[in-house]
Amino acid sequence: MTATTDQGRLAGPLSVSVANLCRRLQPQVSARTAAGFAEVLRRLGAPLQVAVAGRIKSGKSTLVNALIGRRVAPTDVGECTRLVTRFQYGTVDRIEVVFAGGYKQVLPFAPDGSIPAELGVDISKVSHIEAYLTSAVLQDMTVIDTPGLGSLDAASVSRTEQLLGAAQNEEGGDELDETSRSAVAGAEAVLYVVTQGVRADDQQALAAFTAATASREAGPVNAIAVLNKADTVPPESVEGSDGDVWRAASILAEKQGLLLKPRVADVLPVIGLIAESAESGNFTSADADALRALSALDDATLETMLMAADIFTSWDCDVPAGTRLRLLEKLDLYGIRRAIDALRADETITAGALRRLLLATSGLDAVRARLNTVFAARADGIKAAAALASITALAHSSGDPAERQRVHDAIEVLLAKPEAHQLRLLEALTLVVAGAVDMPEDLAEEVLRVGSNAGVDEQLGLPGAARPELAAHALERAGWWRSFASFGATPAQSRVAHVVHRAYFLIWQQLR
Ligand SMILES: Nc1nc2c(ncn2[C@@H]2O[C@H](COP(=O)(O)OP(=O)(O)O)[C@@H](O)[C@H]2O)c(=O)[nH]1
Ligand SMILES: [Mg+2]
Repeated sequence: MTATTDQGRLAGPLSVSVANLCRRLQPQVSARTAAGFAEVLRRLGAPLQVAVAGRIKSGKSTLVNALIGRRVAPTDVGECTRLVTRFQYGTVDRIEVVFAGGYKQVLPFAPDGSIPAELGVDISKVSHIEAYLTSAVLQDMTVIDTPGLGSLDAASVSRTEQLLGAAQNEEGGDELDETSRSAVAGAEAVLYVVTQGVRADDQQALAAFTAATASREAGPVNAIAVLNKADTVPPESVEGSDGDVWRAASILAEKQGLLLKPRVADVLPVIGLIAESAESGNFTSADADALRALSALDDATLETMLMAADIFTSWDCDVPAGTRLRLLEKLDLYGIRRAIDALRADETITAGALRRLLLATSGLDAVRARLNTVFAARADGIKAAAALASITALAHSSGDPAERQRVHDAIEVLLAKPEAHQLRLLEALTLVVAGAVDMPEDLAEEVLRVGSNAGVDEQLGLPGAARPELAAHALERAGWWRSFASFGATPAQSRVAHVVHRAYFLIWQQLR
């Protein structure tokens, strides 16, 4: 049976042309490769697959819950935090444990609506968990929660590495088992969660993220990063923060952006915990009442209590210690302080308004907006590029030189078409970012700018400039890159230069 992809659900014209290529080639390749193509087709029709990656305890699951708007991913402890979980859209809420052999078992939700922290199955035999949820966010993207690198438990590390494509098979082939392979191929974009201080191996982990059978690296096109736990950044440790926690986190995020560049498009500060509480309905009117009671305390008492978590819960005060602990778990000290500030500024503020204020404090809206511009707007290009990489990898591993050539030729034909230009630009960008093609730094910057911005003015590096100025600049740069392609460039640079020249030319045509 051949899988058909409903073209209406494909992300855009690039995905359509890659899907057509796949269908055309299917009858001309071996059964094994054809089966792989069927899988590529299926994936092309599915929402963008976004892996949430980062060290263990960086707050990945908390952030996933905030994005989905439901506390469904277990956080902190429990065996589930050691597994890969895919959250995808479904018309009925359902959790399935998928075993290494492909066998699936439906699981009941825990009483609080989350995935049970303990599964009651032999975890060493589990491949991953599939969670189908009615959450609207999941209609546009499938979110893949990973256990995280840097955990002490070797099995979780290897599960994550497999997902991120970092695991090298001992025998040298890419003979991952079926489920792992589809998981690897499933991640087309990455949301990278860092906390204070990006470490050298974070850079490495990010570099190791390869979507679609280990041939595409993460780059500014398909990766963004957040600096999570922004509430815990001590402002005194950051120059220029003026004692402000959020400003400190923003400065730090910008610095980390420079460090992680050009692997990610951006590093945004966020407070996942507050976002989760505000978005999941976990912040209740009882919490608002408790905060109201605390806001009535005198300044000196409150300042003392807010100095540290243990003082906050153990200090003698009318609000029960258990209630305070609950607040701490939902908002941490920073969120509690912000809520109290808001209550003191306006004591009539409702629980709903307080929740919205907390959401605004968390920075989640900016992360959502960025996910939209970086991922959703580019889903077509990202998915098509990932699919092409999978097709190439499948042909490569077939072991039949004639088949490999046939697939290669078909891809060349597709890429030569004018409408595939965006794909070639993504390809060129990836080559430059990954260092596969050496470019002087200023030129690499330019390729990055042209290839990874959405607006024409931003692509040209002249935000807000008038049309005639933009057009003139595009034409000038088109000419420059054409002559660079012909004179002075290495063959590899020349191929990139031709693509960049064409990009400028198309921009110029569009502006004329
Ligand atoms: N203060 C604070 N704590 C957070 C934040 N995000 C997550 N946490 C806490 O960090 C711990 C680990 O979070 P979890 O989401 O399980 O991390 P994961 O291992 O990366 O999935 C939990 O106790 C969370 O409550 C945050 O933004 N601020
Ligand atoms: Mg987790």
